[in-house]
Amino acid sequence: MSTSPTAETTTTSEPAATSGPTTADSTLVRAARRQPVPRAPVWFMRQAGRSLPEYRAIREHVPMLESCRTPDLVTEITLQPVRRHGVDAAIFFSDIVVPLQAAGVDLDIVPGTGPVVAEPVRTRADLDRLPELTPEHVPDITRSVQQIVAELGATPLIGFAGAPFTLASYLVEGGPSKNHERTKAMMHGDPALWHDLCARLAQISRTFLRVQIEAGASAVQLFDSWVGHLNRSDYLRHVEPHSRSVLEGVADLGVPRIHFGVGTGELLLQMAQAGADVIGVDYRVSLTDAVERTGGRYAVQGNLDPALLFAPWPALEARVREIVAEGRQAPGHIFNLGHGVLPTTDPEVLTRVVQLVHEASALEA
Ligand code: 1CP
Repeated sequence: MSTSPTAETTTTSEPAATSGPTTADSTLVRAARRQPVPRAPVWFMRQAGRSLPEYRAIREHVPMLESCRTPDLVTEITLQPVRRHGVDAAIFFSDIVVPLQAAGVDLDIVPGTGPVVAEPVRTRADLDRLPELTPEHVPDITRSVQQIVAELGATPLIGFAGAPFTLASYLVEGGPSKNHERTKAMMHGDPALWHDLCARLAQISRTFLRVQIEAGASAVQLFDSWVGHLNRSDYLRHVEPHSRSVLEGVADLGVPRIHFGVGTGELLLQMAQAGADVIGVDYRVSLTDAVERTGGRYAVQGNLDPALLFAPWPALEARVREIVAEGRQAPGHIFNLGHGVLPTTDPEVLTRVVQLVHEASALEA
């Protein structure tokens, strides 16, 4: 397993009878901190969701945003994949647009489409109507996180938020977008407005992450899902300072920070340097290349192609073993997919992958 020369071995000072293992001892938190682990931690982006029949049942009559704001539903849905698959972390059930809605933006999550914004943000006057987020807007998020961590015990909960670029894309385009044309038009056509919009979104994401960490989340992931549509120079000039302000804005709380985007092979070093402890890697770049591109200084997370979960088991098994082997060369490795679980995935295959990752990555006796 990972044996970083700088890694320290921690010992519990309290007697085991009174203090059992905590999330700080979990393989997820240890791998993120580049400390040695007995086996690689594994979780899946979108592990809670439509691939699970128990999720489809609970969501049948409840709209997405309502389910995200109802603590008992959030708790149940967050725990479902942990119970079923035996993953090493829960991811908070919510959405990147929840803090925008909580702050007062009129939006909905439309089944089969995704987030749709009633009045897109395209002018200075539109931005002036975009409020800041305060913890008082989201008491339900605090309650949900507190309930979940009480249930999880020593299993860590990962909190998350959308990064400014990806959030801006939904707000400016008004919904999901293939080419992000209006977003890029604002970035290049009115850089002052763009920067002010991203600064406001950074405030919202920072607050949303702080609320989750203060309520008990043991790690956080910043999703910049669509930032791979930018080249490096535009990323550094127009986006990185804002993502940095989110990641550095939670540094004092001391939990590991994971930074992830899709198609970001050309941006991995810059995204890691923006204030991450762990760099998320999609399936287009090998973990070996990701380690090299980030100078061997960051833990890596990834990177099984979600489509391979539909391949015959021997092909899938071979690929999982390759990724585990590449991960051993990294200063820390969290096994995950290269992007979210596809809705038609057979959940039994996911459970089998968890078992295989644990077996293949276990320290030899
Ligand atoms: O009908 C349904 O069940 C709603 C589908 C759904 C779900 C389950 C949406 C709508 N959001 C979610 C939950 C969600 N969203 C989670 C929860 C937990 C988990 O991972 O298990 C998370 C982390 C997100 C984050 C999210 N929302 C991202 C970043 C992650 C990624 O996939 O890149 C993005 C881009 C969104 C926007 C969004 N919300 C929903 C959809 C379908 C989309 C994507 C729309 C698009 O293609 O632009």
